Amino acid sequence: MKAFFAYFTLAVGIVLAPLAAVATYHNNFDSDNGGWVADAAWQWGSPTNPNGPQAHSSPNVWAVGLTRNYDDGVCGHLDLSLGAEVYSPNATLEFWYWYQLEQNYDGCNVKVSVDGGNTWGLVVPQGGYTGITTGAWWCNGNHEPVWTGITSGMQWQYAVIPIGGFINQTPIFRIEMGSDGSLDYAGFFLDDVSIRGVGVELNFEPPSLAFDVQDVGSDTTRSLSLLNETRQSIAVHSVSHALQAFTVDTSGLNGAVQPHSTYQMNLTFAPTAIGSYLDTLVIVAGQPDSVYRIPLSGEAEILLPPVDSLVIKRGTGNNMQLNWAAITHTISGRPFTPPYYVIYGATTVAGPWVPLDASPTNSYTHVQFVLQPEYFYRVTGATEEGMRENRKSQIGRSEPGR
Ligand SMILES: [Ca+2]
Ligand SMILES: [Ca+2]
Repeated sequence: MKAFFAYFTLAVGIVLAPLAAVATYHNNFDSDNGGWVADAAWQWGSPTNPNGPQAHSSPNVWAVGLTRNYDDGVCGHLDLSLGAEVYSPNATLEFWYWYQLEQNYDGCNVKVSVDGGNTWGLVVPQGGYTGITTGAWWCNGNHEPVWTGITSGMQWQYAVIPIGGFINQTPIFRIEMGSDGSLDYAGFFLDDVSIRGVGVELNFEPPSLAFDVQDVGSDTTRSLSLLNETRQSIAVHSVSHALQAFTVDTSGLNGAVQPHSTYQMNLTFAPTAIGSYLDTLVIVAGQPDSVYRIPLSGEAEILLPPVDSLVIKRGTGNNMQLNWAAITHTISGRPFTPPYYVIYGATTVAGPWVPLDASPTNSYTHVQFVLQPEYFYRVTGATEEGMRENRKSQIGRSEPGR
């Protein structure tokens, strides 16, 4: 009989949550009107028009036709000025909309002004509008592309309007709804507006950080880039997280990320115990404040010394009795003993190794063992019963007693 040796290791899978895209502007109109400025045709509130829809997000929307069908001869303007520049060529204005408008005679479209509201230019959603006013477009006499008729399936639809062409300019957004002199319907309803790529906002690369150390007591450092693609300085008000296993170095940041620049922040993972660590780096930055959440995950493995002094004896009946010395390992000055050992068996040293059982003590009885010319056992430390296959075992050799 010979002893055999095994190393112990732990690996834990990590599931990363993706970082949600941060919209510079997002408003569901439920607690406030989102800062939009309207004339009398547009109203903010809970829709009660029996011909109209429920809110996309309850309770409130902006609408022409909030409580009853719209008026004839309307030219309604709903404007939003963020006072912020477009910084991204991929900037978009996005929103949910629902409409029921007289086909070709009443319509609604979106315009942008970059000269403070003196002149307005049409912007077009991906997929285009649904028609062109055949009568005189009520608001300015032009024939313009508009949403007209009835929204597809009478369902809320999502508009994505590229506005990257206004880069480095400060747009005012306008949603313009017009009707001619006769025939009116439910109207145009707007909810859940997002504007991306406008204003000042940080982006992060990578959007999450995963760390891995091969032995407790060692550490590893990775860097996180804070990207400011705008022409304005972005103030960083606070950087925080919860777990002591992670540390953040913000030296050189000096409270802001400069225009068109990148700041590299170093994060270190130095765990004091095996296991998986999940944390969130919370960064409050910008004006107005935005809260950014960067998922952090760490995986701490440990390499234990070998199991040794494995003794295999024939017990009563056909039982085989295994005993071995308990593993004790020092982690950051403290002893660590695995709570379980996993016992594997194989008929050849090359395997396949079959997990026989787990034992909370440093002994095991293999019951009803059928005598074979040769049989191999392997014992590894584990943190829980039924642990996954040991990746770093040294495979020794043993023979059954007789
Ligand atoms: Ca809403
Ligand atoms: Ca009409």
